[in-house]
Amino acid sequence: MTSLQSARLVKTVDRVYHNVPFYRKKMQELGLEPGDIRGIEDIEKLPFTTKNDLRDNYPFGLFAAPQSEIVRVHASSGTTGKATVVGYTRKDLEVWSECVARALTMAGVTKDDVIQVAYGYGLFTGGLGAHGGAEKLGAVVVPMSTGNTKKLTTMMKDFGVTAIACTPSYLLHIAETLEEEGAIPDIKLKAAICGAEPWTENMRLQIEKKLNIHAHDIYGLSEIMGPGVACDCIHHKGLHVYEDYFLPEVIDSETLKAVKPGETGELVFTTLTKEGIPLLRYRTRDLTSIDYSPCECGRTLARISRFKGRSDDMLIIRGVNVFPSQIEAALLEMGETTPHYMMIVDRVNNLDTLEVQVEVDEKFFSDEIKELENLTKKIAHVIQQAIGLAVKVKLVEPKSIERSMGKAVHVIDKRKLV
Ligand code: DLL
Repeated sequence: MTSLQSARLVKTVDRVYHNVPFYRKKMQELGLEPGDIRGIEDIEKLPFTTKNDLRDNYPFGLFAAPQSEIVRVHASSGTTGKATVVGYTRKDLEVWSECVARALTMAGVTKDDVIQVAYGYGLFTGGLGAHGGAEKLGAVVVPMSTGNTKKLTTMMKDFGVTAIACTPSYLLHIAETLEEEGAIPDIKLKAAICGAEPWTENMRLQIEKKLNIHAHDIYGLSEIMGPGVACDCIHHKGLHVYEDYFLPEVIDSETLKAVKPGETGELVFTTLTKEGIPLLRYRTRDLTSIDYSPCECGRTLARISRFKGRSDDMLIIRGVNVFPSQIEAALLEMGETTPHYMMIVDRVNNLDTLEVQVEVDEKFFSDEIKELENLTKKIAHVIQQAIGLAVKVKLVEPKSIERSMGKAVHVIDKRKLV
């Protein structure tokens, strides 16, 4: 494995140095030439990459392949207005499908299964990513996307669906709908691969019990590829990282030095074969620990522990990545509001809800009720445009949102991960 990773790392460094001005400049600033990187033992010499670097080079500035070789783009939220855009060559898509197919195999899915993909299809990597892997495996793919639970449960029964890929909170919602319909005895579901948001071992067990299935944890992020960077096997003792494609490091977010195996730190990835947008030492902000010991399942791939949170303020609401700063930027752009706002995130019937309370000038409260309603609608629209999620907006009087003495608090997250 190490020699394969080293050979691939050398190639990747060469590729980005010669094709991506951003990396060439960064390496030159560090006095590095591609020849200085001879293997993974040299990884710490290389510069880090952050989400902001992708944003600053929006949209295609970090691409390492000519546009004629890019066959797909996906995008996720940036820290402010601009999205983070990633591009895939045909080979990148093949590798992606291969990784997701491996993850599905870990969950016991085979070509004889019927799988509903109920992640969102579109710019989000969940839908098309899971879809590609399931097709590669040869299973029958039902591309549901999200949104119509009734149709999903009907098809689950009628098509004899045996596997599902969706967020864990959505699967709990589906389970409850099936319970209400009294349909649990009629379904043939046996496996689920869930990810895209944090969940606990308890929630996994609850899903397994409710539906009498095996539920697996799949991890990924669009910058590195999408779903299928890591997945847990039947022993559920951490997620196996596909180390032949992605080189993991776990670092201390302050010192930026590697922590010891088993210690919690920030997960960092270097892509080893990507052509469209290869990234060196991408700081995921996801907090985890790594275990290099072989697993009971026989796989020797390193395992990362279930995620312990993030080192930034990104929230995941209904699978969508949301930064408070996006809302702030949208409000400031509007002009009629102050940047004093509070996001209240909750989970009702296993579906996330978001209310944004916004302070507005006193005069709006003395104006006609119509004015207030119009402003509420306008703010809801502007925020929805900015974050891609429908929100409930509540206008509040000046100074009613508590001011903080230290770091401003913009989020109250009432979701309890069971
Ligand atoms: O969420 C890709 C994905 C789709 C993964 C479907 C799994 C299933 P992004 O939208 O770029 O990509 O969001 C990536 O989501 O940095 C984590 O913070 C979080 N995340 C993803 N999977 C998990 C998981 C997709 N299994 C961000 N557990 C990541 C906890 C997860 N957090």
